Amino acid sequence: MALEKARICLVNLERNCVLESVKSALESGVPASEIVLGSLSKAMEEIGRLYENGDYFIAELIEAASIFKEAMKILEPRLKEEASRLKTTRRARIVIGTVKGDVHDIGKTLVAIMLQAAGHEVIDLGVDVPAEKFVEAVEKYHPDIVGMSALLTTTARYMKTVIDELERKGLRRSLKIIIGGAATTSEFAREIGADGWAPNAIEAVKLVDSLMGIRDE
Ligand code: B1M
Repeated sequence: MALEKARICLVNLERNCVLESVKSALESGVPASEIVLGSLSKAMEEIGRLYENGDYFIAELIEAASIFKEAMKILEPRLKEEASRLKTTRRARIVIGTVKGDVHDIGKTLVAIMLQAAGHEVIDLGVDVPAEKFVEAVEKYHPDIVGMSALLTTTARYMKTVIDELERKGLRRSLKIIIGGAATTSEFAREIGADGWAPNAIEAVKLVDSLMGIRDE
């Protein structure tokens, strides 16, 4: 009930209603991950459709993102608790960022939070990250994994540029590359030579664990 209410309120950009519904869903024992993935993320998809149809404009997208981020402040401690149960025996070091030309950061940050809570070390390069910055980070931190996020069809192609650049510098072989974001698919991941793709933050944690050879018991 509270889940559905949170979704509808976010679509209607009713901030207080979203925050209250999120609190009440948590109080009634709904997992934070279900609130984020099952309710708030669905609302964002609907908001995207409203934008596409010309019913919402950029101002509404900005407001929706701001409400989502405020809700995340309430949800983050519980999300971390939940993700810490996805136990990790082999800690990965992961460099993550939203690729050049793209400023969408909500999904990427959510993935980073969950990975960290699951016990991995995350270096978050932020948004609008050019290939050179990924290369620099790989040279500096020697991560096990590089994660890229893209929400725009136009910026998703840039992931290939990053992979090519890492290859050109001789850094690709020691690395696993994972990608995600609304503009990507598992086929696309294969096509550009990434090692894995995840549809959401929980699957991203599982993907990292499987790439690191960790099994869930
Ligand atoms: Co923009 N936007 N936006 N936007 N925006 C989309 C993505 C869009 C699909 C809306 C639409 O038209 N239906 C559309 C892209 C169309 C396309 O290219 N196919 C779009 C557009 C067009 C644009 C602009 C170009 C609009 C304009 O200016 N004319 C512009 C681009 C700016 C830029 O980046 N250069 C723009 C701007 C913005 C805002 C800044 C206003 C705002 C973002 C604010 C912010 O992030 N701080 C915004 C928003 C909010 C959206 C929608 C509505 C919501 C995105 C979101 O936060 N979702 C979005 C609609 C949609 O996605 N359907 C849309 C919630 C979030 C939890 O989900 O990010 O998908 P998501 O992350 C998920 C998974 O994808 C996955 O796990 C996450 C958590 O479960 N995942 C990974 C993500 N990264 C991963 C990485 C991994 C693994 C999994 O491994 C490394």
